[in-house]
Amino acid sequence: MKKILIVFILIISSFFTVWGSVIASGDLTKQEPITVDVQLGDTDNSYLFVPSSLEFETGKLYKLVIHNVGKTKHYFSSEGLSRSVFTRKAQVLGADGKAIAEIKGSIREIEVYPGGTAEWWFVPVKSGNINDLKCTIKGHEEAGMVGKITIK
Ligand SMILES: [Cu+2]
Repeated sequence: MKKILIVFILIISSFFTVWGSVIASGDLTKQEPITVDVQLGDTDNSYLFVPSSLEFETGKLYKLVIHNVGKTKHYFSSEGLSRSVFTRKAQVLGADGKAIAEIKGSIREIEVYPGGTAEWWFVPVKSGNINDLKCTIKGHEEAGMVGKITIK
């Protein structure tokens, strides 16, 4: 009986050891963030995200830094990303690069004025290919301001 119990405990503990290394645990929003930069820009006849393809992994904390380097305001808008992440916060940065506002709760779209920077802190919770990143200002999507997001 004792032997059976020991074998049973060994099986159970090895099961949790294997899964414990696969499944993220603890407060995932308290990790050191991985910084990813994306620029919103425009030329005389085109509008774009640089890079236009972003990649994230589930369970890791990201700080997505969104800079508008263009001459007009732009939106970073993705319903798909919004549905695939847990947002810790969004921050608006002042001219000195320090946060001047912090927004909590789910985010779907961030509008950034020329020269402005915003940060979106999130933990992806769902993997998949997201093809709905765009700027929602009239004409910008048609002029090329679209992007792809992959969550592994
Ligand atoms: Cu735009």
